Amino acid sequence: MTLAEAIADALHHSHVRLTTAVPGHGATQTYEAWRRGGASAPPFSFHEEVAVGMAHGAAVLGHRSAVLLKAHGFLKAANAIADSLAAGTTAGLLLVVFHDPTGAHSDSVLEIEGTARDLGLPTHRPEAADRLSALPRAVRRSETQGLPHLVILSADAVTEQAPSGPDALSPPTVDYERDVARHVCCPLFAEYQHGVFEARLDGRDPDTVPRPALPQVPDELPDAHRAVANQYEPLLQALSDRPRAVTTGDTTVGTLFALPPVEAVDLCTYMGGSLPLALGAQAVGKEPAWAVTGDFGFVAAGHLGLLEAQQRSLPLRVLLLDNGRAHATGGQSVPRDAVDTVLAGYTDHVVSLDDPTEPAACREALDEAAGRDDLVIVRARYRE
Ligand SMILES: Cc1ncc(C[n+]2csc(CCOP(=O)(O)OP(=O)(O)O)c2C)c(N)n1
Repeated sequence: MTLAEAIADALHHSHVRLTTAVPGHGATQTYEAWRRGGASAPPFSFHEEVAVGMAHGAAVLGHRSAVLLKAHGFLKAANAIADSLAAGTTAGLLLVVFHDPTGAHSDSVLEIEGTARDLGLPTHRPEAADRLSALPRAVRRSETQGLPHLVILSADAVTEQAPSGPDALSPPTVDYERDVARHVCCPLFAEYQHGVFEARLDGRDPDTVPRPALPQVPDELPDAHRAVANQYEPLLQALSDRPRAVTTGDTTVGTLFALPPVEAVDLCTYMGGSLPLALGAQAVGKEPAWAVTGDFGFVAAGHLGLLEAQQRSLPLRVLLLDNGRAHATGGQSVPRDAVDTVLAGYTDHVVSLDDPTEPAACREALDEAAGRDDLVIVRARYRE
């Protein structure tokens, strides 16, 4: 067998449930081998930020996951990777970068080991003889440490002959527990999450890091956010009242409804990350999954997840808080045209919520969305 096939085998034998990949020398051959070894043939992703966000979503929820990518893609996904370090993982999360030292298959020669190490990402660069055993070792270590691990392999080596994969790893025994101070990346928890990250890196018990207080939403939010949060409350309360496997948030004031007493949101990482996180959950069977995003974050990057939902036929439920502003950063304008343009490819999937401050209207729109079996975007219109 080829090394690509042996890596795919090693992932399967390590109980990796979700593997995502963007085409690139090394990643392509390995993902194709992974797909041949599985029951379904999931597509390649278009963007590494989505590929990493999905794998992280599945891993936080307790399912081992892996991402196959090239060095340039690692940089594209750097925000998602940094926030996977901040939020940590429950089950093993493995990034495999296929390095192309001469640039023969790349736009440029790029070395990312230093960048990865500077991020604090635990990094392995095994010798040829140790390439296969390094993978399950990194998965196991990722799981015990609660952090993603990176393995850098030579892209050219994937076509070499290799022995069959190493011994099987036992299945994960870890369980996801909702913990918003750990899993919701936002200014309120950034310092705490960094303390947890440092503890995990140093081998200290992260439970000894003093926990921050959880303010009540919306009453105890800072003045700058309270007025916006008051507007969002009926909709987020209606969402919280629904059964869910998981709800992911974005860099929106709406994500603060992760806090008590509403507790509508469970996970949040980078800007645009709510859709990929929820898709990762769905890819490992966690339904229903909702993604809550502001309009700026959605136009900036979140909409990349719509393509992924379409090509995987996943019935993602998106709650788009369309207020015409980037409130979290001071209220910069988000033109209606920008949102319309992004949604133009998905008009059959949009449910319009014209009165999102009315609880009954919110419940009705969410009922309609929950009743569909395909991608649906509830567009909550807060604009004047
Ligand atoms: C990559 C990146 N660029 C910029 C930011 C800064 N940022 C944080 S929130 C935000 C805007 C969010 O606006 P929106 O999604 O409309 O949500 P709202 O605050 O209006 O609820 C921006 C630009 C960021 N977090 N990440």
